[in-house]
Amino acid sequence: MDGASLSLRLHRPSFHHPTSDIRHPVAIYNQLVTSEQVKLRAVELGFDVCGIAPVGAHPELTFFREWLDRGYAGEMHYLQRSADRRADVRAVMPGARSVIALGTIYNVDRPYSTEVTDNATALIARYAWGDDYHDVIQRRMDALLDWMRERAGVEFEARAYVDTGPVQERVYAQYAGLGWIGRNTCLINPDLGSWIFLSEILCSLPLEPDLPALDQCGSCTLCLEACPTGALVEPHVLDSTRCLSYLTIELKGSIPEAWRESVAGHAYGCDVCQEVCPWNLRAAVDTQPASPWLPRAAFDAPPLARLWRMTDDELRGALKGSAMTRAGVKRLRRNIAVCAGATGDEAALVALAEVDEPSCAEPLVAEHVDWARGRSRG
Ligand code: B12
Ligand code: SF4
Ligand code: SF4
Repeated sequence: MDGASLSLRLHRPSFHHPTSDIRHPVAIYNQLVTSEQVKLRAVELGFDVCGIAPVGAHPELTFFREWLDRGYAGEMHYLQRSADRRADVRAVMPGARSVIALGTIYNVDRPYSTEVTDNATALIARYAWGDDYHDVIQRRMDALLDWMRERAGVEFEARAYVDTGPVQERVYAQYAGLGWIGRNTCLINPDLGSWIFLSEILCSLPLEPDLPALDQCGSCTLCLEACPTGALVEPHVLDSTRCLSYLTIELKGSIPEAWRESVAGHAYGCDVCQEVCPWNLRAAVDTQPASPWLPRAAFDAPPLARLWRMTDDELRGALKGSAMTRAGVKRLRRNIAVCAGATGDEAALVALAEVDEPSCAEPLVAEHVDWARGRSRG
């Protein structure tokens, strides 16, 4: 299917408003744990935004299969394996009646990568700087669930996920009113911006749902224009195989040569399509002095050369308990080598030649180092 017909089928105006057909009559909503109370408690536990989505055949859920068929998932085979469950939360939990969607701001007061002007800095995606969000947010959701169970008056079934379950989190967040899915495919909250982790509790309690958020991208196309690799192949459609986030985090093997130059200084993930978004010009910031999202010292705008010169043990120590364990030391070195070659940063290229840690001898790393050094000679 070509891009034009795909967009046509999924054109936003065709989405029906769920209020009339999915909401339950008020009388059957749980009275001991109401939606309002859940939202208040969520905020007390550290969530920044909470809404309730109805379960249902939301039209956006159907796009997932087409996205897979187009090959846009690349080597993320787990997405293929769980496609049936991702089509509807009732395939994950047949008794699900409500989805409690939760948003957590992870933005902290540091410049955007688009504001960094020197080549020598390793650009690391904002979400990965601090503690692993899976752990932090799972604890908060467990606390919310404990509280709900104490009050509910009846036993109920629930499952809590933070990027850990076969759930299309952005779709449910949109239907819970947390924000709209922007053309960059990110969930954007009109007051907070898009630096928000999503998580959700599927639950068998009938809770009064919220209204879905409205699209406010207007005529803007800044994200599509700014993407360094053209990965946003059309509005709302991201081809992972071109996305720097995929290439530097999810891809286990060699980074295809065609994309290495575009990696530039992006040593881990990419934030460009969110940084250029007007809704993030004044995005909300987590200002707590002990915010879990503040960068660890090793990842606070480090020069590429300094990162490369860390020993394997030091790197492992810095990665421990952060979301960056996903790529590990080997893939992080692979990425830094590509950054050195792509940016031509002298200090980083010298470091590539001098450091002799065990991970540098791994074939995957060595191949990228050779490429970088070859480029600098050529
Ligand atoms: C696989 C994955 C990736 C892949 C693919 C991303 C993608 N856009 O598909 C890669 C590795 C590239 C990636 C990158 C990132 N990710 Co990611 N990722 C996921 C994951 C696990 C699944 C997403 C998925 O199902 N993709 C498949 C596509 C089809 O779904 P979708 O992106 O949600 O797209 C929906 C809409 O775009 C809509 N749609 C599609 N076409 C059209 C057309 C029209 C006309 C309309 C109206 C709608 C529409 O329907 C789709 C749903 O079916 C989710 C967690 C989860 N379980 O949901 C996190 C998640 C989406 N990622 C997240 C983050 C933080 C990131 C990064 C910012 C990390 C980084 N800095 O490097 C980047 C952002 C890149 C980007 N622009 O999306 C957050 C996003 C939070 C937010 N505010 O949106 C999530 C929700 C994790 C979390 N729990 O917080 N990610
Ligand atoms: S994360 Fe970067 S590479 Fe991926 S779509 Fe956004 S701008 Fe493009
Ligand atoms: S940059 Fe513009 S088009 Fe892209 S998500 Fe933001 S508002 Fe929407």
